[in-house]
Amino acid sequence: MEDDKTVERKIRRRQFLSFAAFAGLGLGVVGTWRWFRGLPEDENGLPGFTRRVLDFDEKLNDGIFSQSHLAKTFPTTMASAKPRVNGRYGVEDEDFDTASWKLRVEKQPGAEPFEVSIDEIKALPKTDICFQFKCIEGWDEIVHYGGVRFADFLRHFNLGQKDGRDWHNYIALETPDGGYYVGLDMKSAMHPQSILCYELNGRPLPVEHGAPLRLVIPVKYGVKNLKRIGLMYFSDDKPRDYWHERGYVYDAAL
Ligand SMILES: Nc1nc2c(c(=O)[nH]1)N[C@H]1C(S)=C(S)[C@@H](COP(=O)(O)O)O[C@H]1N2
Ligand SMILES: [Mo]
Repeated sequence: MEDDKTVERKIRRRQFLSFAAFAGLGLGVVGTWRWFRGLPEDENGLPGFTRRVLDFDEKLNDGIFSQSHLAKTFPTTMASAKPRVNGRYGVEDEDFDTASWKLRVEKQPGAEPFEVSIDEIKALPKTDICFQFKCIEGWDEIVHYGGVRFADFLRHFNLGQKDGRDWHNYIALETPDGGYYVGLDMKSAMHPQSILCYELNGRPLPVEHGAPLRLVIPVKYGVKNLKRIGLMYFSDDKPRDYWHERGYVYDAAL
């Protein structure tokens, strides 16, 4: 049997402990807030902590993202006959000569680019995709695009690997004038639904949608679906990305 004094001491000790825990919690909150406020901002003016959360989100996404996860597809009869046109960076020039266009590809970082013609691309197996296209501005629509799987293209031209074994981490695409540019993680580019696209609704891709060749990548938001590809290169570091430079999360994954 404990005597009264021992019991009282135990109660006081408990009260002290819960008070200390409560005070500690308060200090912790204030401290965290001060720490957060004091963090340096990144190149986009986002506080370092926010940037770190976004980066963590990206890592998480990398971890759970798999090639077997497919974007939902729809019957082509549901596709918009005249999809909306959005984003004109790097495609403003309406007189752009699609006939003399060639895709330039840097096989290894810093290498002299080689050229690929649209006929060489059209000679590869063709595939179609009808899916819900989503723009970060808050609209979406069902679109029907056709072209060659990005993965098939890379395999055909033996691209994307450093030494025939290890893959580069990223692929970069830019418009011919360099006015718009995106970086893509290799896994997303190699996704079976990612296509280098030259057709819309079974007809030649209209110039306002990125003729002669655009990217269609259903696992990403609209921003990554670069229109009028001019240059492709590979890198282990994140390539420059137009909207990431303006504060958007790099992945733009759905
Ligand atoms: N070259 C280029 N491609 C671009 C953009 C752009 O501004 N320039 N905008 C992107 C954005 S934000 C969207 S939503 C889609 C829209 O594609 P669409 O005009 O074919 O519907 O293009 C993407 N690709
Ligand atoms: Mo967009």
